[in-house]
Amino acid sequence: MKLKQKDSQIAKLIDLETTRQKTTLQMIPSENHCTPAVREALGSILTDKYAEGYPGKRYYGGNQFIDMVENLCIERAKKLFKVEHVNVQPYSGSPANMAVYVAVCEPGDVTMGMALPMGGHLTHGWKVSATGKFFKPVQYGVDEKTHLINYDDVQKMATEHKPKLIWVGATAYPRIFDWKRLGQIADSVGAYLVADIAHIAGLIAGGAHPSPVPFVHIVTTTTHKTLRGPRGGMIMVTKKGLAKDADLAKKIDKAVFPGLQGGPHENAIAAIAVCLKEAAAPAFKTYAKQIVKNAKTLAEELKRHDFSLVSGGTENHLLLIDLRNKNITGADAQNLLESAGMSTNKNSIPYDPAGPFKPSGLRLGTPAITTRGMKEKEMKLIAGWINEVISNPASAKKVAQEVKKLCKKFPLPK
Ligand code: DSN
Repeated sequence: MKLKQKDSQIAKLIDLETTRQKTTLQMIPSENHCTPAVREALGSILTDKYAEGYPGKRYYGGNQFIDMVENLCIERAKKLFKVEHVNVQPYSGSPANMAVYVAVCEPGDVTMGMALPMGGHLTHGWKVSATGKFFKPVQYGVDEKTHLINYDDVQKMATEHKPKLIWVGATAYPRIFDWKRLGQIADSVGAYLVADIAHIAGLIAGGAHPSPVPFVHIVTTTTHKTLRGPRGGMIMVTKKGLAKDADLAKKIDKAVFPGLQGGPHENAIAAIAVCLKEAAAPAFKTYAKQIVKNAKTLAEELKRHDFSLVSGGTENHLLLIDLRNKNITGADAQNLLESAGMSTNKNSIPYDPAGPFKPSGLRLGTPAITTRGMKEKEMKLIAGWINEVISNPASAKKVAQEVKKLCKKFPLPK
């Protein structure tokens, strides 16, 4: 029986969300529109199967086809990211990162990561996260003037605290990482180095951001951001990782199952396999490069309208606007733009004087609007609308109509 007949309330809500996504611009940089092929795999009968364990070593029978699905997913990820070992079972990014701690740290070990208000992630040791409670994190940030990571400071901190594990990766850092330098820093203190590429996995797969793989021991990622798959996570072990610790792959697998998780979501794993196939196609390279071109155009246009950007611009898929010269908070800007059909999110800026509840920043990005086929011309329009709405809130309704017209010309992926 179809959902509409079985549960009209949920069917209606899904319809409403579909219309919202179709008729407005999704510019939260961690969001994207996956293809119907990915959704078909995600909504498949694979959701009904228990498969605790790994291919060939399951705790349940009947896994002959599930094993093939999971192996295919692993092989595609290994080939795309050029790594030695991949675990595709983490339910998402935070569980993937937690598994890394379980694999290589003991409770109370010193770890190092970028602080959340500086652009890092909760699981890189922020105090309210379990990773900040069970381990002893020291946190680096960005330079107060340039908003760039100061690698000399990172080296100093590593030398002083000798962390067991160093995290690199961010949710609000618009710049390219110097993986080589970071690799040298980690090696100088004998730390495991993890690149959390959740935000930039699609850019790396498409050649639009340098790959950390030659310089780090472990790579974690989500699969639903720039990579454009279903919600999920992966942990990869590199050649350098196995050279440092021959048991690293085994430790990671044991940490995911049975350390932290039970049955893997094989429907999600099948959908990840589909997205990895899509990401290996030549068209994905064009897509990844266009994400960055669009972000750069949006940045330049916003600057022309006197918006101030953290770090002065972008080299990836996201922009962080410092709204202080516009006399509006991040929360109010987010709500105002939403009423004009543009979905963005409030965010702290580095050294934010306003605190985390009413931050001074607004984070936006181009992965989803690029998926719809929008290019530089549309970025100019969007920057103009952002400026119009922030300078004159009364224009929001009119702009929402223009946004709707633009969205009609750029449908969601078929
Ligand atoms: N921090 C979320 C984001 O970037 O939106 C992902 O965990």
